[in-house]
Amino acid sequence: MAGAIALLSCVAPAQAEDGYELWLRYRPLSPSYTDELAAVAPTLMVDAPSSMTIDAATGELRRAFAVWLDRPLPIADNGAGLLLCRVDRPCAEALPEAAGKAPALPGAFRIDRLNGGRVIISARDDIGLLYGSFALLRQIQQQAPLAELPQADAPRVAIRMLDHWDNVDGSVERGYAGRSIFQWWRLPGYVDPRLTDYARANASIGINAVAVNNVNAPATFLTPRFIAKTAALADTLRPYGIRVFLSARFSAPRDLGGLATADPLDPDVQRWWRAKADEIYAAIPDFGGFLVKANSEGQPGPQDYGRTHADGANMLARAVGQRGVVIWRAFVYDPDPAVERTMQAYNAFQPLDGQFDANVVVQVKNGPLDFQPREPVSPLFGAMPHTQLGLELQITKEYLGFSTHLAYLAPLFEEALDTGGLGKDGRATLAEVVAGGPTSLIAGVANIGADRNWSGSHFDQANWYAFGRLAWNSALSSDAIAREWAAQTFAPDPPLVDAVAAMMMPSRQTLVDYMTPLGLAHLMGSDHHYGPAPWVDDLARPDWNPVYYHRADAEGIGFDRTATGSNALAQYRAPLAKHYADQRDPALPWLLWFHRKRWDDRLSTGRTVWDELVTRYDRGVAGVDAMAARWDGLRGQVDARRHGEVAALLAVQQAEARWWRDASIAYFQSLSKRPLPAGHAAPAHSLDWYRAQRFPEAPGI
Ligand code: GCW
Repeated sequence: MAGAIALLSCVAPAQAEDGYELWLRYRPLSPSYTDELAAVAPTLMVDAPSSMTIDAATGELRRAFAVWLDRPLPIADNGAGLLLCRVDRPCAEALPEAAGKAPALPGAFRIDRLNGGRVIISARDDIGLLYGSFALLRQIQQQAPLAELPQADAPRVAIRMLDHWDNVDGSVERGYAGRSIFQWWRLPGYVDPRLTDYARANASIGINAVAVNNVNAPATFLTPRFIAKTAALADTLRPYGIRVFLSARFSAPRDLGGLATADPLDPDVQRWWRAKADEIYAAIPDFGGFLVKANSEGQPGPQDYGRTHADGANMLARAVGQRGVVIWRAFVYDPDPAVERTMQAYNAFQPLDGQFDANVVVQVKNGPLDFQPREPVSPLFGAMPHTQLGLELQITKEYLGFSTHLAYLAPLFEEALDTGGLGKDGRATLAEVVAGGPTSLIAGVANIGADRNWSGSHFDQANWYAFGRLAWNSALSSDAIAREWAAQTFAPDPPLVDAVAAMMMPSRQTLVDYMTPLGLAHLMGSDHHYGPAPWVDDLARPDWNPVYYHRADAEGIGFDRTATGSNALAQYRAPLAKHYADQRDPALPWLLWFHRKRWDDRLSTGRTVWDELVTRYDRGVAGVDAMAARWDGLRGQVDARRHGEVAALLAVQQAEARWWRDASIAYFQSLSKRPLPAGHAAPAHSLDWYRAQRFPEAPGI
């Protein structure tokens, strides 16, 4: 019987996988690679004072090697095996000269292979040893030749942060992956073991900070009960080098403290916040600080009292003191919609440059509007040289098809990070503007929920992964990240990795093509942002309506943001303004963001604006079909469960890409009155049909 079972397990199809393990799967490797590995790592030796972080590192190494070697990896006091070495310990004598010398942000590490093959991971701090361990495991999971292991790596940005928009009741604003993983009600008594896996995943990609609650925050999160809950989370995340932040409601002194005001210049208010910060630090000694959305979309803030954003931020920063930072969001728009929407954050913040305390970071969304499939970068990155600016990206796909569309976001992140013409002399890239100091920050709005696969779809895990990797090192390429993710998530099989990367790399452009081609933006359904609704024109504020953004009429389409229009272009430094003002490739993707064009104007592609628009919608639909066909070709190479789940979502995306294309063309054609270019099919339904669709149950709010 035992023999029969053994035989069966040899021929059984690959184990059903549900995606829970993310990219930390540690599956058996090829026999020859395993032999090599067994030779370099017969044992694990640690020369570092004991700590929870060292335990996390050794635990992770032993977990993986136990699978690879098919036996436990013994911890040895000496010997020739794998070595974790803190550079202030005797082990450092064996290291190359350079080790531990270069000044760097915490977390830097080296992996060296000494003569005789011994692998040493060294770092100046425990978290560096943990990151080095994960880097080694990443290489091995990809079956990278052992000769390629040596590397030295260090983060470029100090605070690499996930912002969870999780609510007290367990719902997640703009969340498409189930309920909050934090399970507020059961904390602090019960901490879901899943949170340790969450911490492992974050540490494996260098994420070291987490804001655990929505920026639309009730003051509840600052009550003693919730401080105790947050402290339990912090205890769980701490071994993995992750600091916890809270989103703070600016009116908390009134809401909780019984004060008559939350005026940041009021001494009682200042005292209240100092006492609140002390109370939090007593419970969470390494508390990261506060994240604040103030005077934005109905949230309270210093302007309620005639004070500035700097007054508000500095007051909180002084309450926190040297112990942490205040991250103050620049996502604001004026209560008076007379000023063009994309210019408002700049107008509100640029004049405050130089007025923020040293422990304030002003967190700016990548674009001047709101996480659209494609935006130019925010002009603030070129306009506040005396302020520590942080970058906010959105990992959850609020405007990019939720978790039902496959869109790999690394190219979007990379496009923003690599944009030049910024900084004080107009010569820095966005990545350079945000990198460097002890409060440098890149934050991403998390796409994580209680779904078994964490992100709602297997491919959305790649967006969490890529965010972490790029926040650590913005010089990594999207393609390289896609490949290392695919090898770890599916299998280190080069043709499979090629095929998966070939699906991922064009996927964001494909989505731009079928949703918001040529620089269009904000055409999604009201509130939930699901599906196309370019016709909406009846919302209370003009700048909430899609028609405000595309401005299409019988004559043409697009928003004139040049000097003849709103002149938002003037908020950019000259080289970048010049780039965005161009109307040819490579600036064509922003054409209708900055320019108003007549339907028959001819573009550098040789087509008219109308024909180009239709061509791009169809290119988007074809791109999704190509992605689905490629995935279909991987049947049998990817475990059946994950293959089937991805295939099902791709079928949804195929249908919804057509819907986007058809509804958009039906609407714009009702204005342009132009025939479709030859070879392009008419929409499946009438414009009225598309306009009549309603989705009151759409998720995310
Ligand atoms: O993108 C918009 C979202 C809101 C969000 C807001 C913000 C948290 O639609 O849900 O609120 O941005 O970033 O503050």
